[in-house]
Amino acid sequence: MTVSDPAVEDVVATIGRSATEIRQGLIGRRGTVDEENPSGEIQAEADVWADELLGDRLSSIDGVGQYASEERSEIIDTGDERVYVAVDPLDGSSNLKSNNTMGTVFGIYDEPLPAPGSALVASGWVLYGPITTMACAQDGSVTKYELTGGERTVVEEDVTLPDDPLVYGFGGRVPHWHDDFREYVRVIESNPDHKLRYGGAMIGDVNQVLTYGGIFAYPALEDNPRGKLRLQFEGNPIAYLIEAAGGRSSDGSQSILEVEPTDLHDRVPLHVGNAEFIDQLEDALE
Ligand code: FBP
Repeated sequence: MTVSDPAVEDVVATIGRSATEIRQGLIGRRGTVDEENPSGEIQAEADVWADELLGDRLSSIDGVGQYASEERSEIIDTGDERVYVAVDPLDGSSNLKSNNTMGTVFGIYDEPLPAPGSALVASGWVLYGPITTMACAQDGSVTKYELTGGERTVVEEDVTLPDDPLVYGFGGRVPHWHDDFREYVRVIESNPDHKLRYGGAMIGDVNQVLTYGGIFAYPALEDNPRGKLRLQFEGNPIAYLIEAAGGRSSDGSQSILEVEPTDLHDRVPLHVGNAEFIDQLEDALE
């Protein structure tokens, strides 16, 4: 299967067309359901609803062999064998309560799941901000779109991270950070050229890194050695896009895309941004 497989574009186009409906569907679905996702997190009504909508639509596309989601333990297997789709239907759904930004993250792999990020052929995200936008990486380059009423309009091609990094955002509770990570953060924070941007939804924070340059991390924690974010649904797609935009990713010692999965819902310590920041981070965590 080559990256020019029409199934890749069909998946991206379907997610783009669904974005306005998902955004509208958040209204009235801000509560929680009495269920947990496979990562043991209480699900929002909107998590379940967006997952069902995307699961139905994406698994029906010709060429899509699997649909997997952060919100469901089982993979939808269609018997097709061309592309394999992993989705975080609503990243940052804890932001629903406070009406802050959220997103939909997707990764399109050419191997059955769970798969390493090196098997990605496309990835991206939809950002539900003041306006709805998409960033998508394919063939080594990143394109930004605006999404309105089911239409997808290119607003920028060959997107790359700015050379001069500006923003930083680090997740997890500070007392739970490892000492070497905490020391690294102090160095970043002490530079007056940098400023804090942390909004509680990875997609909003990573989109700021893509726009302004900088670093986002949700690191390994003393009480959670693999951090919080999921490799298949968050780490790989984000790493693939940021690396396509000229940045770097790391689990602390290697590109996220080289991490071999053992389970569909594996977590991974996630650090993405300008290459020099990630190089410095890996030196600090050695
Ligand atoms: P999900 O909503 O998909 O579970 O995303 C997890 C997430 O909300 C990320 O978007 C965000 O970076 C992180 O958790 C925030 O975690 P915390 O609430 O610990 O700061």
